[in-house]
Amino acid sequence: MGKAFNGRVAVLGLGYVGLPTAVALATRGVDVIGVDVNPKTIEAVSQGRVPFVEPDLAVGVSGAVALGRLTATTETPEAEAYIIAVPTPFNPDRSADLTYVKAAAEQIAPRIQPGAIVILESTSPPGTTEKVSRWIGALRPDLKMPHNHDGMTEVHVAHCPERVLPGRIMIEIVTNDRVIGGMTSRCSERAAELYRVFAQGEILLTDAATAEMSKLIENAYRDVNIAFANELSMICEELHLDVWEVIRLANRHPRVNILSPGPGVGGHCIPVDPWFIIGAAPGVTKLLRAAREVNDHKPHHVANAVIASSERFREPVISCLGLSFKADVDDFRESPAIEVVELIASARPEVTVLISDPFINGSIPGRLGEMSNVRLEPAADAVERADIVVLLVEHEKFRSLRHTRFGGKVVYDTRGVWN
Ligand code: SAJ
Repeated sequence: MGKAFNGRVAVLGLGYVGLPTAVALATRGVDVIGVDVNPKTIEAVSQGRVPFVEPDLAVGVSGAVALGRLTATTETPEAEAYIIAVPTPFNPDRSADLTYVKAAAEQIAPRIQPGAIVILESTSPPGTTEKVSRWIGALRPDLKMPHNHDGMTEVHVAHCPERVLPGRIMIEIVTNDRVIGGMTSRCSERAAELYRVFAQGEILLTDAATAEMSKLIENAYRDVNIAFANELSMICEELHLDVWEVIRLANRHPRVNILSPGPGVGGHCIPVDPWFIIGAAPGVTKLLRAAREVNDHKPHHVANAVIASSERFREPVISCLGLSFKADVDDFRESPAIEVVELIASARPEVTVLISDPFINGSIPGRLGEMSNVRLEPAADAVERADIVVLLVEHEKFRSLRHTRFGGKVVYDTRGVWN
């Protein structure tokens, strides 16, 4: 057991990673200041509310705020440790957009004092942790930064990639092993002090570039494996075989564990992160690129199949169940389900497309709200009225519909839960 962390922590970015991390620290007695550019997020957190749905997070935030351990502001404060947990999306050419990371580093720079720790949690392409050090150093030539001082640096910069699974964040944030890659071994050690406050999993120390790569390959590994399952689903469709049965049987082999096909791969991690590796080594990443192509193609494949079968009906009603990027989360960003509905509704503007998702709270997400042939309905009504039922997300609420009598309706279960 190393030294314990002592001091205030500023968490930049109060999203799916930053807010749970802030709560994990604050509920263990650390004073945490959450920083976000969105005033609505600051208002919600300051009142002890959570701006999105994640099991057990709401109770953590309200408790930490009530105890006075967690506050929220738009201004980056002076702190002993900074955690950067901002988005790293990609540009239209799929190169990493590091605007938010750079902005965070530049907000930290004027406030940071010698002895402080800076941790990059955002999933980032190789070399980003060093860039953070350089961006801070450029604005603070008075500080000894680790990118140009090997020995006794004054600021400790490390990458500690987040690995939590939406839907299980509050559990995994505590139980997962953590990889910490410092710019120097002293940086790793200082960063580890902070994670020892709440992490029950093992803390594994390495260098920054190795930590960056290990995080990226975790998601690329999953992408390739889902692509394998998605390709199998298309092969089995062509050969008139039940892919779920084929996979179930193959998985009885002791060394085979095939994942589940679906309508595509969504979220802001798995479809993005492989591109950071491809961008860094374009000549030798054929497999990663192919996996991305298979997974990106899958929503088109599903939509085309639905459109083709709708041609059998004179005035078909198509009901699509589930819109979020995966089951039992209220996150609609980068959702293959939404893409499928958009493709169907725009290919057949004269056809009514009913959509249903228990996690929609208010307006219909994405472009769907502007499509005149798309309407939100409760699931039971949508199924009742449908000629074609398409299950896109296996929300718990939809699983029980397997007992529904679908008599006469065409059913596309892209998740294999009604079989
Ligand atoms: N999916 C399938 N079939 C499967 C598994 C997933 O089609 O068998 C689809 C989902 O429906 C969803 C997408 O893949 O559209 C991604 O879902 P996910 O549950 O695999 O992953 P995320 O994006 O919620 O979280 C991932 C996790 N990474 C890994 O499991 C390697 C999480 O641990 C990371 O912290 C997170 O990315 C991140 O932030 O990087």
